[in-house]
Amino acid sequence: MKLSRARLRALVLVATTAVLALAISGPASTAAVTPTGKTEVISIELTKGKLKFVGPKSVTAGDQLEIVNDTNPKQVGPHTFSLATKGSLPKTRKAQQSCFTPKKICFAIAKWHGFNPKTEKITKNLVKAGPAGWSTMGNATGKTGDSWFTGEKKKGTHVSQEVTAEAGTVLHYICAVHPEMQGEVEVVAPVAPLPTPAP
Ligand SMILES: [Cu+2]
Repeated sequence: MKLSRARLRALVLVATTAVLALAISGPASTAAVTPTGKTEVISIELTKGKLKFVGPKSVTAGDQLEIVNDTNPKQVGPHTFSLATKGSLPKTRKAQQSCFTPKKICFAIAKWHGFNPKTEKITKNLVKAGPAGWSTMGNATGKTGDSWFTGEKKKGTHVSQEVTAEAGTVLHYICAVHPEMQGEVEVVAPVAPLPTPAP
């Protein structure tokens, strides 16, 4: 079965009202990394007619990573910020156009969000996979990744979680609604604190 982009938008619109309350949750307390107290932001922007993620090249393990939707969903539709393995990302225009078919990553992401083809609803705005926090890249063949659906009512929705992926990991991400929107961020190790000088 083919799932068109327009159809996905329609069904998520139905689901959004019901699940919006689930979107925001507190920071995880079980993370294995030490919080840095710093917040980094990846924003979703519309610039010169192009939708894109704008974010840092790297973040430190233990940073808060906040995703902000700076676009108007009524103009450009909703987005997802979905961690997915590099190999699962559609590179060519053609691959991007068929991303919403079974066994492809956009379709898989819809399923992570609880998409049910029969009811045409999703049940989760924030999908938490693996360890708490931004940690886990999913793929198109059964592995769920961390993912956030922006909702489609208003501009400015956001979510923040700690980066818990191991230092050295490059986190790849994609928007399942606009598969040409892709990006990556490297997770780096925290700088060791300087030893306290002896008196
Ligand atoms: Cu998008």
